Amino acid sequence: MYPKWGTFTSMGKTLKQDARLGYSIIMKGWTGKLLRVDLTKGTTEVTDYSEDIAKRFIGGRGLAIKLLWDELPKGADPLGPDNMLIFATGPYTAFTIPNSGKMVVAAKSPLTGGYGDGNLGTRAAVNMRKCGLDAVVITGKAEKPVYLYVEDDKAEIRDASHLWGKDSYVTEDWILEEHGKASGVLIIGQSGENMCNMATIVAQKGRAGGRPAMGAVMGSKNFKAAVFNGTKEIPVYDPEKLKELGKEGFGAIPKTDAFKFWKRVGTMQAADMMQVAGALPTRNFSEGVFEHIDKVNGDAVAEATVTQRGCPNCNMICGNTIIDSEGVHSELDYENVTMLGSNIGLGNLAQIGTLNRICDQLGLDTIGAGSCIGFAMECAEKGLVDIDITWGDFEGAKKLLYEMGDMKGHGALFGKGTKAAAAEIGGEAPDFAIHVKGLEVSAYDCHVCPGMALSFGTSPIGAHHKDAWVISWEISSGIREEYGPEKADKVIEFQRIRGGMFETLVACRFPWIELGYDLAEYPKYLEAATGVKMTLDDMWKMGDRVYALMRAFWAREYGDKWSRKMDYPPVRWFKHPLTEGALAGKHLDMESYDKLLSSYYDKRGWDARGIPTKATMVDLDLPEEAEQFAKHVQLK
Ligand code: PTT
Ligand code: SF4
Repeated sequence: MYPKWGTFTSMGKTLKQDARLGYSIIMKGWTGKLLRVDLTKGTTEVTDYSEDIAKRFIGGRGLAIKLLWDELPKGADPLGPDNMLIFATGPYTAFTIPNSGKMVVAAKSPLTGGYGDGNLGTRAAVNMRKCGLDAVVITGKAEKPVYLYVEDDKAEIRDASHLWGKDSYVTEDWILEEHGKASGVLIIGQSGENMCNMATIVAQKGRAGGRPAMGAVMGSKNFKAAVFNGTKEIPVYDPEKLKELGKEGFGAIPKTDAFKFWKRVGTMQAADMMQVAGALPTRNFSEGVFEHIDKVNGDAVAEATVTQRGCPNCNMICGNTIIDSEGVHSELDYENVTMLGSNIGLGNLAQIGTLNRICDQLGLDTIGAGSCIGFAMECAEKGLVDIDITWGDFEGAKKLLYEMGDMKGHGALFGKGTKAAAAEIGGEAPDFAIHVKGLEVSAYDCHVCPGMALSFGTSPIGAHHKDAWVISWEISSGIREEYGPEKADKVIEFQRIRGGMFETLVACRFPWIELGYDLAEYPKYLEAATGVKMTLDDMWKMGDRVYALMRAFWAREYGDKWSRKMDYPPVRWFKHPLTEGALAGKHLDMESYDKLLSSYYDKRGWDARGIPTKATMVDLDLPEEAEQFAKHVQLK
């Protein structure tokens, strides 16, 4: 029990606040503290978590999956009060270390029914840690709209009725006015409030995270925003070393060969790369080349850029911001431009900027929303749904975005996501719904990329590129069209680095993947911050542990409905060959993909269903978790 330091009243309810006992666990780097917020009871409480959990799962998604595994009742309704919404940082978040201003948002996903998370850069990550917290866990459901205000040792649940119905920009403006410009925020727009399955969590008018409908989970709890203001010192194992490493890191980044190019085009460099490779999603992933590429590529964005924005603790900021067709700033990345551009047949950058900015305001994930619009356009073309929208139709797309935000009109159908919408529409619609496990595929067409298709297939949250972006390696490998086991090796290698190490340390991966920054620096940061020494091999094993538990979570939640088919990429890539460009006539082969998937399972120590075996879990230091798992699923 923690001594209470006071009570106060909000919305007619007496809410409790908690005192911190200082850092009671003998840990450095990690504070060892979780803030638990129960919105039904209106209480906040700070609890410890164990050193064992910190060392086995590090932070970010590792901590999130461990908490969900231990505490979420099996079969919990993702939009019900039991679901746990988790904001989790890493053991050196907020320290002066390059690209350490990010956080993971996680919960059971209403879009996929499995584990869901996202990673976004926000001052909330830095300030949360400076409040002495590694993570915040929100359960329950408030009677009326609320927001969470945390300032150092104080945590308050406050009335947000006046913010409900407001977009994320208006909400952020009000919060910064009320709580100061340095406040860190996590906000939902109207789409989260209306529990749209495309709803994400937004910060700083251009950072967004939590594609598997993490915004809808927040909305289901009547939870509009979280605000953090922190000034506390975080205990460090070796402050001098950490300072030295930070200085070296920040100094090295601008000296890398790719820095200038990165600063000019950022993630948009992928547009030309994908066009040349015939892998640029075009018209709902029916083609891999776009006739208007010159208007929507890296050069086009660089020329239109008026300013750059980015995450805290970063000296390679990459958010290229343009003035959109309605005269407002809009921050563009490759995924946004492609999914709201070529994927819907739109070649006007300023209009794409408008659609992107509307997504940020409504809190809609641009990838999911772009995929739903492309899907709707194809449904209209095929006469499957009576909706007035055509390829490249800016006004039609804009209208559909607002409808998805409100979950009204056609938005009520398409805002559920392509998988659910296709099931309702029926006929051939499921054949061109572009998702894996319900999560829409990000902007890489895989008609001729079996390795990247495997990456999407086995991503732990559904089709996202963040865990294993092997496409660049694959198209330049000389074995692009092959299905050999080296593709499974590469996917696992990247999943360990990106999905394992970066998502648990919660550091931006761009210094490494874009500038060639040495991976070996990251365990050094961990050691200076925490005193815990890990080799890169230890990191990979930790990543495999987190992967096994995320997989076990999916299998536990799905029960009898789980099968290896959950790891199959979209039907379209097998059934509908490309018709344009050098790759016309090509498509994936089902039998070969299935063999590649088996090879992936073997290498991971998972059975033919794609479920970790008991021996694998024990080997990964998950013996208790294996026992618990065996109560729900028959383990091999
Ligand atoms: C991420 C996904 C991406 S990935 C993009 S653009 W990308 C889209 N961005 C959106 C946006 O913006 N607004 C919006 N309303 N929806 C959006 N949906 C899409 O969301 C982002 C950068 C980028 S830009 C990428 S790749 C890297 N992602 C990282 C990651 O996942 N992990 C990690 N350790 N480091 C990363 N660094 C890079 O961060 P999701 P951000 Mg995002 C306007 O969260 O759910 O994973 O979806 O966080 O702060 O915006 O930075 O070409
Ligand atoms: Fe954020 Fe870009 Fe910097 Fe990564 S490189 S921390 S995404 S601004």
